[in-house]
Amino acid sequence: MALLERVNSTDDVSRLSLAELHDLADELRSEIIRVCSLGGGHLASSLGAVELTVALHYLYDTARDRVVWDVGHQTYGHKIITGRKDRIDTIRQQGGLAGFTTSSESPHDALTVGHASTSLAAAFGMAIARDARGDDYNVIAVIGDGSLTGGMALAALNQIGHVKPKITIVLNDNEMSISENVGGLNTFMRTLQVKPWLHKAEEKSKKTLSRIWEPLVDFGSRSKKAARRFFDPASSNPFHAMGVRYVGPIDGHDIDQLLYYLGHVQQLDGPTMLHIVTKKGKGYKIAESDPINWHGASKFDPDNPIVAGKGYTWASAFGDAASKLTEADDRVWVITPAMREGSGLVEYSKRHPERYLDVGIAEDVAVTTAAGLALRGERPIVAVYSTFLQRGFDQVVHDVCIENLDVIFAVDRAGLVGGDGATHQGVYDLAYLRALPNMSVAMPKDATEMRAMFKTALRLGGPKALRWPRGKTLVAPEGDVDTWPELEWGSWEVIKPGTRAYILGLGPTLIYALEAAQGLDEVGVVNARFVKPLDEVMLKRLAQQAEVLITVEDHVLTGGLGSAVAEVLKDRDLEVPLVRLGIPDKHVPHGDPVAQHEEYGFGPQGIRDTLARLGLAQEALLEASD
Ligand code: HTL
Ligand code: MG
Repeated sequence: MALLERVNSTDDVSRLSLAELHDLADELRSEIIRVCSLGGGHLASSLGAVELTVALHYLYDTARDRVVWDVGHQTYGHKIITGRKDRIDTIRQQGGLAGFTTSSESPHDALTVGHASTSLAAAFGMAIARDARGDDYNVIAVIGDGSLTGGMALAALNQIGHVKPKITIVLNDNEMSISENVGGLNTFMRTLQVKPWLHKAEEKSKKTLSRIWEPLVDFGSRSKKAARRFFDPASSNPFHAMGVRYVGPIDGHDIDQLLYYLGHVQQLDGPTMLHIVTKKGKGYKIAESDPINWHGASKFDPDNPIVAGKGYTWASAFGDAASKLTEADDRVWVITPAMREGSGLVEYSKRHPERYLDVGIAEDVAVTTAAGLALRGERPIVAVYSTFLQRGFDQVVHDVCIENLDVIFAVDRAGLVGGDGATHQGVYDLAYLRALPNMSVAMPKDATEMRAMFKTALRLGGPKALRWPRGKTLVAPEGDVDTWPELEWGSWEVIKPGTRAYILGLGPTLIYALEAAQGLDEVGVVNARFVKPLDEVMLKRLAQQAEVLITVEDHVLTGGLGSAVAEVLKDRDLEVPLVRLGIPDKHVPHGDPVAQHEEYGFGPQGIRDTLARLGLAQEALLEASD
């Protein structure tokens, strides 16, 4: 790591020779592999962006110029170069560096990100702010082909092409989102070919810069046509048609070319898109050949790099349930906004290709497509992470709930998610879904209850959201849909009877509640699986019977289960004291979710401490179980 030892800033990069830049790329690559092997992370995307990272830091002063990385998951190299190499081993861990660019972490991180497709609008805002103040820094957006499928990115491009501020847009095209990229624009991009000989011809050309960048460059007959397409003045290029100059595609792993074209683009006015073609996982064979599994790697042994199995997860339970539901009812569809793997739908997509849709990174489109299907009598399930459903919120209200349509939301990653941190926490959905007329929100305690909820939800119709956390669950018993039990919609379930107190838990916090209440006969535990509608009959009974109720949720306290319970108690004049445990009013960063649950007082120990404080338990849990 001879060069990396010396590189502590972008200035250090711009002092390197071309040969050294190549070596720096090699060193960065090894470092990224080493870091991801230790604690996991977004390996394949960061590897694919190594040369681009080196070129950008050679050309730009990233503390002053604004380089806006979309999603920010490809920036491990950027973090290493910009003074964070000593802490890079802590990435995605409690107290460590964030896995995405985060402006509070470094002046080199222009935008705090994690969700896709925001870079172009943010860069546009920065560029017009710069122009309004007469400043002269550069604004560069780096966006992946997957992120370009998001409506936000396309709408921003439309605006950029209209106002035409000076922005460089680097389209980092590796033909992949997390899974294979989708969409008409993606198909169009596949028709464009990298032409290395064009670069050579251009270098040899004696023309001056401005004339070289005239749209119709005269390189001789063979190159002329290709060059015309390369600089694409023709309106057949969709980017150009939107008002953004298009250049490319070029080889995004060729530092010389990157420097050459980025350097030229920098001197042009208005917005220019430089299309670079890269390989996801570049330079690490196993990741190159399986970029899907190495997109977000768990820690691995570099000498024997295999993808660790994730066990039977909630997502697998959903995928299995969805297959069975589709087999039983051909009106069932599953729609994913670019999250086939994470949502447990790999098998489903193969078994039911005619009922499966990946709409790209476009949660809004997923929701309203489901509305369209439902309006025609189909029974769509939108499989979406809690955090990403935020992008489809208006569509849930406007297109699904007002019409009271038969759409089921299969909301995964509900709760704190771990390494992805603040941008990806699934801790707001109870609040934002519960507020909507016609919507129901429920959280099963296990895969069997998940099936019962799906079966009942399909029979009842209407907008219904079922949510579950990241991580493992137990396999549900074998059996087709007709063998699955149903359940009374809106009913809670007493899991452990009590007398003086009841803990109302939800999903994974039920286990915590049971652990905390172990050996305490006076403390009962209720599976408060429906947050809307609440089981008001049971709540009333509990309120009259117990001295105190305690809600426990892996969700923000504002608007979650505890809030819902408090509203009913107040509205029904039930005067039992209520203690609400959950996430306080703050953005929770990356870390170990189990440790964070304890930190916020709703892990088993925290609940036990609350019981002790209320005089319901003698001793703390850890002492008790020692
Ligand atoms: N939906 C939204 C709004 N944001 C994110 N981040 C996702 C889903 C999940 N996601 C990622 S990375 C990624 C997705 C879909 C693929 C991005 O593809 P792109 O980059 O081509 O832009 P590449 O991976 O380097 O090929 C994360 O959550 C990290
Ligand atoms: Mg991509």
